[in-house]
Amino acid sequence: MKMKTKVAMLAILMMMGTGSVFAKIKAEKFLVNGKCEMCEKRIEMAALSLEGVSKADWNKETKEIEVTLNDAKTSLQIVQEAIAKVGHDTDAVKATDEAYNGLPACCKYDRAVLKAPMKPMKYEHK
Ligand SMILES: [Cu+2]
Repeated sequence: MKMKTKVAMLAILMMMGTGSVFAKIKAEKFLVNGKCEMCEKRIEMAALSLEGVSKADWNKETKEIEVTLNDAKTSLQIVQEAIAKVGHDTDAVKATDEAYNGLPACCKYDRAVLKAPMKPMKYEHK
């Protein structure tokens, strides 16, 4: 590839990056309580079902979810409410007992865990 083409591509990529700042695309992280792969699907689907959420990735080890959202269309609060609605406590919004009790037995996570302040999350890239 010619140097000029590379520079042009880099410029385009940088412009796209700046563009998303104006479109208010934000990456956010918060805690969601859950247990297994089924929880992972449920949590991620709840977030992804919202308009404005383009990415949701929950980690069952750290209980941390990473979401990419468009601030013009949704908010962190809305995402957390949607996740709580399917039965999973988040650090800001708790699920109702009904929602929690509706979870399959294998997904009944320990609700006490998120009440205690958790250790600062360390992200370990494998
Ligand atoms: Cu589960």
